[in-house]
Amino acid sequence: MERLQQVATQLTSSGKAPERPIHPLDQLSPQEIKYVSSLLKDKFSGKKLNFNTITLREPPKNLYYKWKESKGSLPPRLAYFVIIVEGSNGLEEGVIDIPSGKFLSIKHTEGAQPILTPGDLQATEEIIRNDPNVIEQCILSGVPKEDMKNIYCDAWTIGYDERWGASMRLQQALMYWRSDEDDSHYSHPLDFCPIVDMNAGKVVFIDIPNRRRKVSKHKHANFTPKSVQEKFGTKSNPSGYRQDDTPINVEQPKGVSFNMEGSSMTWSNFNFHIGFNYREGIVLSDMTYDDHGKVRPLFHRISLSEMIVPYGSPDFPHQRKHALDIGEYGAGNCTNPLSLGCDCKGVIHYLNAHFTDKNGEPTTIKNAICIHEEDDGLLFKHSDFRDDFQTTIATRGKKLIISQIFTAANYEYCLYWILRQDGTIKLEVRLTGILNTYICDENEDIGPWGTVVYPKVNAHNHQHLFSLRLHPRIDGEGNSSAMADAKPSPYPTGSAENMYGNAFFSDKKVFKTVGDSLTNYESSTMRSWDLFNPKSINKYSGKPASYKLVSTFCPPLLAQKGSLVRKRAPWAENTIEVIPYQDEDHGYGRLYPSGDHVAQWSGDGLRGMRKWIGDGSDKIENTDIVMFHTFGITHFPAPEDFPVMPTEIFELMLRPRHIFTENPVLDVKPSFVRTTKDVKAGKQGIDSCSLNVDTTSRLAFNKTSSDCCSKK
Ligand code: ABN
Ligand code: CU
Repeated sequence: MERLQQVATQLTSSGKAPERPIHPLDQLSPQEIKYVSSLLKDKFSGKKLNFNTITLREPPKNLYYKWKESKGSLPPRLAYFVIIVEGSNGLEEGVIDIPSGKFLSIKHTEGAQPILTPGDLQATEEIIRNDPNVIEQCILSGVPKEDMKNIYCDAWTIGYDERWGASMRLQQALMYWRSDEDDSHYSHPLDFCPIVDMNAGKVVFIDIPNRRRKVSKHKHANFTPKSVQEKFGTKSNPSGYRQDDTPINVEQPKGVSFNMEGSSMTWSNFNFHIGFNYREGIVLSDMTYDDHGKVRPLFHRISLSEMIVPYGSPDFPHQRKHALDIGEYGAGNCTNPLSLGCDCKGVIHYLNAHFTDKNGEPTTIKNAICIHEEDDGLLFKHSDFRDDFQTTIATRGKKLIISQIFTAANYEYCLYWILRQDGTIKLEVRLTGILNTYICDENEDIGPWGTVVYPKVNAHNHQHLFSLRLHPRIDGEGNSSAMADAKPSPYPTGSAENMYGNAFFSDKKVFKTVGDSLTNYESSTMRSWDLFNPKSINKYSGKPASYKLVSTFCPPLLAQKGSLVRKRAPWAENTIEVIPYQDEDHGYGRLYPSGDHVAQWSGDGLRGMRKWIGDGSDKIENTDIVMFHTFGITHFPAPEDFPVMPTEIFELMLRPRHIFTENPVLDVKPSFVRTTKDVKAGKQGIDSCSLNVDTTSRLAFNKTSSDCCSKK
């Protein structure tokens, strides 16, 4: 594990608050984490503490903009903490004002359990390996006692199990055997499931199915160089790897075109702050676009606020497999250190991420956030057919990518926040890693709920659903939202209004209340949603400055009404929810749509999105609003997804509409331009692509460079 116990030794607990980082939305520094933990140790002196979370509590939105735009004083620098006090149930949480060291709030919360940390996950394997009842079950499954070192488990929160509720801090251990330590254990699942009490460090129960199945002794399916060699190696190609792996390297001879001051980014008219926290991972804040000298606010904050991966097997205890990975484990907590030239190619700038460990010591994931540019293909092009396309303009673009990868036990989620020069904001998700698997017997009828992807390996059907949280600030305060459907004219063919029957239009419905906004994706009308400023009207179109959410990977949640899944993910009931924004507990609020403490929430009562929706009557027009958007995929596994999944890609975008008065990238230098006058005068025009700037482009096959570069 490359989690570095970095700065801890350099830090003193002098009792003095550390210096503030340069930007109010910067992550807590290691020094601040250490300082907060020392305040907590003082407060709870004599007690044994398990530090779960120490993170930035972002300042109230209005105070942030008073500072940023009205020369106000710096907004408060706040830390939010969650700790577990040994011997007590539940958790202690609160907010500390770092500069003064004052506790602004502190409370004991019972009936809730905190997020699981990487430390918790790692501890579980030792607990189950040493439990006599687990050893007995392993023997029954065909793994001898001497082989317990090869027993592994993926520790998942229990979700919610009414036998215990939230009275203990529980994990379910999804069990596997490895034939050796390089084995991919997902080829060898076991059929039983121990329940582990994390606070007591012991197994409290084992769920055992009625039908017992012996562990598979098939050779594991794997993806290591050794297994590729064994599978595909030949005399002439011993490694077994394809021999056509000619390198593709990206050249950026002048480096990058973005500029970073700390975590604040300027790139191609965009300006924004890159934050990161234990839960959402990357957070993009205070995003503006410089429109020829006029700085236009776009979004206050963009992040992934929750996700759920509900599995579709009806058999107990698989209903418990519905990981809310962001709220139960954290896209930040589970983030990977990234490596140059592998995770991203080109000229890279990295940012680190800081957390607390269970002792209150700061830990750092190095290179947690990758920032780089890539070629973005054509931005625009036009050729005139009249002179056989000699009159041409072709402008290539580039894109800025801010990415992270987090590992949710078996799966890798690769998140790419992408900006295009025309003001488009995209999110691309690449899903890879390994299927969650369960054992089946040879010839067992597993029904329609899963797929046999390898002998004795059943991969259950499941969904990956995310909640994208958008806090718009388009042209300032007072934003609205709407739904747009492409519709035929309501008038029949032959009527005065639609004589020829061909008329169609974009039917826009502005949401007045939260209830109006609870809407679902509809592919037949190309449904999209707009966030807009009703006071900022485009002088040509007469329409309000908007960002349009274009998102087509929007499967409905398949778990039915009354299911645990549906109750615990109230946000996943709809593709869109829009609510009024509110600050909370001294800082920025309304962040987590499955509630603050997701682990072991029964799904009952008013929390998160269910509370925010209320009776649906809150007004959301021309005010401070937050949009939540559910998107993702439904995954029916296939053998091609095993033993490791080729990345599955899905994406969405936010497009500027009626914000600019013309194509906003006219000022990006063309890569090739030849006007009609140039053609008539026999001039080459401007060619700043293959001949001048890009000295590496050339033809693939045997032609001379004059063939490649001659233009009519
Ligand atoms: N997918 C459940 C999960 C996520 C992170 C860590 C452990 C388990
Ligand atoms: Cu999947």
